[in-house]
Amino acid sequence: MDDKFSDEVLGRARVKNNEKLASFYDDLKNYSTGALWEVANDIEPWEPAAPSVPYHWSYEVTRKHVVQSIDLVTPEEAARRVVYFSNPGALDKSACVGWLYSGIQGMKPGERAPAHAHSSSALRFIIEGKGAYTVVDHHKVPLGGNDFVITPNGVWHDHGIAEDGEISIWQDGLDIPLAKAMDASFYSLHPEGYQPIDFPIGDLPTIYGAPGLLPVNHNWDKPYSPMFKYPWDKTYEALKGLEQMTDGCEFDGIIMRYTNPINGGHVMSTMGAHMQLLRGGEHTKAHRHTGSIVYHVAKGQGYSVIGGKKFEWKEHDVFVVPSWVWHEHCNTNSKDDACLFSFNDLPTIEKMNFYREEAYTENGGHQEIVA
Ligand code: GTQ
Repeated sequence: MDDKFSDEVLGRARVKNNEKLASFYDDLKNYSTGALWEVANDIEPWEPAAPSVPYHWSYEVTRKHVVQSIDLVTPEEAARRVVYFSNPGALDKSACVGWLYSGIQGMKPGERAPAHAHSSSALRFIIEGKGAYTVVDHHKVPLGGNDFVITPNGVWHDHGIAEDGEISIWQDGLDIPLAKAMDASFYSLHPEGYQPIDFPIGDLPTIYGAPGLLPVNHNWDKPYSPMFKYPWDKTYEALKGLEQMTDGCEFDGIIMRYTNPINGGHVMSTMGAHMQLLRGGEHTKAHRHTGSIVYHVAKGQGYSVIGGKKFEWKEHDVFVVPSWVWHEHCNTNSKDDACLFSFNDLPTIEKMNFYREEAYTENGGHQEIVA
């Protein structure tokens, strides 16, 4: 082990066990207590030691399973037909990484999932299909490829596909493991089964989504963005514009954060999201930070080196970076850009004052690939 992290120093627990101590520990157990020095180094590591591991899921494989599930269960039976990502290091939490959940949901034309609300915040990144919509707080939101949609916590939501639509597939992201870990999880079903739609389609992006403009006397006072949908065409256009004007960030290329237009903050209280563009052939430098990240390849192909391991990716694959793990990205196509959508728990990390970031300085900023 790195000397820097040796526990054989004054200030760390280094009690050697003996018979007397062993019987003392046994006695403590009888009273539901324990000796701190027995667990101290484990519960207060020198630095974050995420149980989640870096991982990559191929869309080709997951898509096949989602399509299979369409014939196996109905939304009436399953409530939501989802194949979720189960990180091998966090199997007990149904987590994709850290305290974040994610899965791929599929629906066929004419299906509807019953309206519900829960303590967890949810977001969606749309992959494929036609005629899909979600209803969020009585606003109907049509879904298109690579659109980013939010369902903040406590808000009614249901999804469906028009009768004349096509099988539609999207990625869900929720902070379910976090809400559960905090013992703060509530779940309700809508009394009418499905929500009545009370607003014209597209009202919120029209009211709040004009560039640099907000209506005078608007009365949005909720702790989340009024932009329930961030459409792909506008997002890509913004990245292409920024690409003309800057060199971008050495760790993330041309990267933009989805924001609440009212205050420039994150889109929801517990989860945030970014879209980044890697220019043809771009290979970013490695860094690490606290907070867990789930990536979805919106466009292109390449690889990421995460904790020294190389993960190749292509369109609609998902991969994850656990907290405090080195990561760098490479677009392997020299002729076209690649775009990575990602969501994270950074709003939570920031509110807790847990954010830390570090650049990888050895080897020209690139990790050695060990596997
Ligand atoms: O749409 O609210 O994939 O509650 C898992 C749990 C989606 C949702 C999931 C959920 C949702």
